[in-house]
Parts: sequence; structure tokens; C-alpha cells
Amino acid sequence: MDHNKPSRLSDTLRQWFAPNRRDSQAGPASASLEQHIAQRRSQVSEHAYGLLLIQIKTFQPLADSYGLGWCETLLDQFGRRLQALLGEHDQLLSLGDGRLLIYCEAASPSRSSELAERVMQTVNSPIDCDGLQITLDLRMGIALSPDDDQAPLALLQKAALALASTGPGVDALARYNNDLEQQRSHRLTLTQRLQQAISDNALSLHYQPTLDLQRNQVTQVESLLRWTDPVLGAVAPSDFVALAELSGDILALGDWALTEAARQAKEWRDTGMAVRIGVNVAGRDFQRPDFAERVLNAISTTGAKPGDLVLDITESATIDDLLLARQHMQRLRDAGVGLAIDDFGSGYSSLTVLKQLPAHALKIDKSFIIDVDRDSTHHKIVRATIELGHNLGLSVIATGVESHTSLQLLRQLDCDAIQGYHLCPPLEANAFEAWWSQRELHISDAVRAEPGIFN
Ligand code: G
Ligand code: MN
Repeated sequence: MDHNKPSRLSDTLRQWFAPNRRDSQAGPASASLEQHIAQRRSQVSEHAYGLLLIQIKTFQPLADSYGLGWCETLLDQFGRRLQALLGEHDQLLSLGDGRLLIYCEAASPSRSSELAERVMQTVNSPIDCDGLQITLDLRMGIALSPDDDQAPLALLQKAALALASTGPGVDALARYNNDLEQQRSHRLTLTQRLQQAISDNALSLHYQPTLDLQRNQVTQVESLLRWTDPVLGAVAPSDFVALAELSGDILALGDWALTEAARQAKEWRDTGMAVRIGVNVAGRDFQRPDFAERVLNAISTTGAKPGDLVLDITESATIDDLLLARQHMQRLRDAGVGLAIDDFGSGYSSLTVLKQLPAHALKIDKSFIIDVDRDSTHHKIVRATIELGHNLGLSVIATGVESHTSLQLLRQLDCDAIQGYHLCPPLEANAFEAWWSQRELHISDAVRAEPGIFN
């Protein structure tokens, strides 16, 4: 093939990377991007330029369905459309995996966003690809030099951060801003410190009691991961669990929490405290083939009983592999481990999934419960969910109960159990033991009418 006369645009695109490949840390594509931009810069006097990083959202599924060769043709057609929008000194590159980069010369914010808007509009009409009419969906991140960064590679990384921050619809196009870099670096720091905390064994479990409304008794507590970093202070699980899922640390975290909860349950049982402990299970942990086995191992190595533990499993943790989820749950249920569907209502709340899961309990997400005494829509949803749960043979637990009126309302709605600040916040093991020894007092405080009305 004559490399000076590429027959297709995609060949031109690839030529950016094909010659002069070298093993740089940043990879060949980045290396030649740098070379290319340096070359461009030597030809013009203007300082400003911009990078528009485009992602074809459906690229991977298209490649999976029609093949990579077909996608090359698609890219070729699409590239031609884009090329028609570019000025003399602009350049289009393919970075692979359906990502295209536009080098935009003399890019003021207005010129780059105008070009970006026009790029977005190119997909308003379908692209003919080997006789198929394909409508693409794009997202795009923009970074400008010298404002956002100067060096080409650094600028590309910022365009990528902008791209990652995009959402659906009108948010599919984003310009880089400094917050994105700060968030990126904060995520790195958090992950680093979390790994340190795991190896220092510096995490702990806090415990929040669940009140059985029929018997006015606490027989169960939920354990919640707590991490207080010496520098960052207390970090909320919602802030670190997602990062731990990403890094894979969630597997170590999950093992630790399970074993610690089982150990605590055994210790409490030995001292006459009859409470089962709920453990939150992360999706990535639950999807491991040996999950059920590891739970049963943690139980037997700590000397706990299967009935000492309840696993809180979110619906989203079951959805990827419903068959595996059912197998885990059936095995654990047969062994005597309690199973609850957690955060119900906040995810897909798929009835197809719910009807197939062999759980004992349904926990209604706290977002519906916190204001159930004030929000009539939440009231209706909660009433219907309690009825749904009961009809499916599940006991229903409301989480996030913050007031006596909510507790009373939930009792009227025939809810089986409640959990929330109104009864007790999550407490350290010691503090919970103290609470437990006074539990009758705490419970009667929580369930009685407002002070001053009857006494
Ligand atoms: O997603 P999940 O329901 O497991 O969330 C548990 C978190 O909710 C814990 O971090 C806990 O501190 C918090 N929490 C517990 N009870 C309440 C409550 O009554 N109100 C609110 N807003 N949060 C609560
Ligand atoms: Mn939970």
C-alpha cells in the first residue's frame, strides 16, 4: 500500500500513529500526538489551540454486533463529515475505540464551542455505512491551550476529564474546568489512603438497631463501615465504596466486614446479647462465584452461627447475573443466613428481579422514609411497597425513620420493623453495648407519643 496516498480516511487517521511509533510511557498514540502538535505549532504563530475529544457512544456495541472492519468503514464515513467542518490548520485523529480527536487551531472558547456544536449536529442525520443507515450518539470533552494547560498530552488528559464528566442530552458536551482536576486528584488520594487504612486495619463497623414494631423489641442491628482518616477525617461510605469497587479493594473490605460482623455476633451471643447482625454486600463482591462459600467460611471460622448474620443485598448487585445471585441466595438461605433486599425503591425496583430472589426481608430506601410523614407521594409509595412486600412473603423494614410521627405512620401501614435516627444512630460497638443495656428505656422513648402529650 502506498502510504503517501491513503485510499481511505481511516488510513489517514491511522497514519498519525503508524509512523515513528515509539515506546513512550504514554503510549504510541500520545507520542505521535505530541509530535504532531509540535509540528503544527512550528507552522503557525498563534498560541491558542484546542482539543475536542469525541466519543462515539455506541461504538463498542456496534463493533460487537457488526465487526471491527465494518466499524472502520463507519469511522471513515463519519470522519469525512467531520473533516468538512475543519479549517485549514485543524486536524482530525482517530484514537481508537470510537474516540476521535480534533486539533483545533487558534481556538478561542467561542470558536471551539461553535465547532463542537457543529460536530454534535453532524449526527442529526444518519450515516450510510455499507448500505446501513446508522444514527450515531456522541459525547465530547473540550480543553483549550493555554488556559487549561499547555503541553499537548496534559491537554489531552484534560479533554478526557471533560469527556468523562459529560452526561446525557444537552450535557453530552463539556468544557474542562479546574474542579474536574481537583476531583480527579481527590479520588486518587482517597483511594491511596483507603488502601493504607485497609492494610493498617483502621476501618471499623458501627451498629444501628432495627426495631421490630410488633414486639417493640430489637433483635437485629445493621453494621455499617466507618473510616476515619487521620488527615481527611470521617469519610462517608458513599464516598469510598464506589472507589473501592473500582480499585478492587472492595473485595478485601467485604471480607473484612463479613468476618468482623461474624466475630462480633459470636462475641455478643456469648455475652447474652441476642442480636443478628446485618452486613451490607457490595455488588462486585456479591458477583464473585465463591461469595456464598466465603460467607459460610467467615461464619464457621469465627464460631458464629448462620442465623447470626443477615446480608443486605441491593437489587443492583443481583441484576448483572441474576442466576448467580439466586444460587448464592438459595445456598445461604438453605444454610440459615438471613437475606434482605436493600435500598428498595432507589434502583430499578424491578419486579421481575424481586419475584425471583429468595429473600426474607425488603428494606425500603431511606429517601422515601425520611419525610414519609410530610410527603404524600412518599406515603403512597411506602404504603404500596409494604403491601407488595407482604404479598410476596417478605417482611418489610423501613430505614431512615427520623421522627415519631413517621414511626407511628409506619406502624399503621403494617410495616414490620424500622431503623433510623429516631431510634438510634449507628454507634461504635462499645456505645451500642451501652445503648443495649438501656434498650428498654430507649425503645419506650422512641415508641411513646411526644413528651408532654400524655405525661
Ligand atoms: O444505603 P443505606 O440505607 O445502607 O445507608 C445507610 C446510611 O444511612 C448510614 O451511613 C447511616 O449513617 C445513614 N442513616 C441511618 N439512619 C438514618 C436516618 O434515620 N436518616 C438519615 N438521613 N440517614 C440515616
Ligand atoms: Mn443496608
